[in-house]
Amino acid sequence: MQRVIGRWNRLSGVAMASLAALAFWMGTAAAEPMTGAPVAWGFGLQEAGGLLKERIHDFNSLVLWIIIAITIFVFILLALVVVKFNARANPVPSKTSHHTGLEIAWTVLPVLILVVIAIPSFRLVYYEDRAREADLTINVQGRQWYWHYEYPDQGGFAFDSRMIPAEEINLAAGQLRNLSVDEPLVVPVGATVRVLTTGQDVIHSFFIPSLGVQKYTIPGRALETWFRADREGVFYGQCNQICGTNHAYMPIAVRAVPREQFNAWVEDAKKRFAAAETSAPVAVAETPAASTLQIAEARR
Ligand SMILES: [Cu+2]
Repeated sequence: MQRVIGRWNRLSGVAMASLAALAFWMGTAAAEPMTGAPVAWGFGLQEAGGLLKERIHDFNSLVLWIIIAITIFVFILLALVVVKFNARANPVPSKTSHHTGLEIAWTVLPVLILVVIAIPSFRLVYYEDRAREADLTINVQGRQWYWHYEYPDQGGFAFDSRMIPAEEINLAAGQLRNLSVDEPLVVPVGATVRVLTTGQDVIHSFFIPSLGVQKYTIPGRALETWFRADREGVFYGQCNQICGTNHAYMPIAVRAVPREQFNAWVEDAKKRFAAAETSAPVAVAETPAASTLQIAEARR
C-alpha cells in the first residue's frame, strides 16, 4: 500500500511539474507580442488575438467539416450513378419518378443540417452583439477617410487616427504599408472593450479580423459591439464598407498593452489631445458621438 502511495505521489509530482512547464510555456507564448495582419500566401482565417476570433474559428471549422462531408457524399452518389447506371451497364432504365420516403428524406435531412448550423451561428451572433460587463468604452467614428476615437470613461479625450502615407512608412521599424497609423487605438490586454460606432458622413465599417470584430458606422445611429484582445500586440483592420475615393486608406490599428502601460498612455493622451480638442472646430457629428453612451445605456 505504502509503495502504491509513493508511486502515486511521484506520478502526481511529475504531472505537477509538467503542468507547471506547460503553464510557463503558455505564459511565454502568450507574452510574445502578436501582429494581427494579413500574411503573404495566408490560408484560412487570420490568427486569433482574442476570444471572439477563437469562437469564429470554431464555428468556421464546424461548417467546413459539414461542407466536406456533404461534398464527399455527393461525389460518391455521382460516381455511383456514372458507374452503375450508364447506358451500357444499365440498358433498360427504371421508369420510377416518385419515391415518397426519399422525398421526405431529402427535405428533412437538409433542414436538420441547417438547424445544426443555425444554433451555434445565432449563439455567436448574440455573443458578439454587446458586452455584458465592459471594462472600457470607446466611441468609434468613421470619417472620410480616417477614424476618430473617443474614450468617454477615461476622461473623455478624443483623437484622429490616420494612415501613415506609403512614402513615409518605415518597414524596418515594423510598420506595415497601408495598415500602420499615426495614432493607434490603445487598449489593455484582457479588457472587455465596448465599442459604440457612428458615422460622420457616410457608412464605414470598423473591421479587425484578428479580434473578430466588425460593425458598420452609420451617420445618425449608434451601434454597439465589443472585443477583447487576449494577447499583447498590434491588431490591424480596415474599413470594409466602400465609402469613397480613399476607402482603401483608412486602416485601423489596435495596440493591446498591459494595464499599467495603458494607464500611462491614458495620462499622456489626456494631455496631448486636450490641446488638440480645444483648437479643433466643433463638428456636426460630435453630438451623436457624445450621446452614444446614453443611447447604449438606454437600450440595456
Ligand atoms: Cu470607410
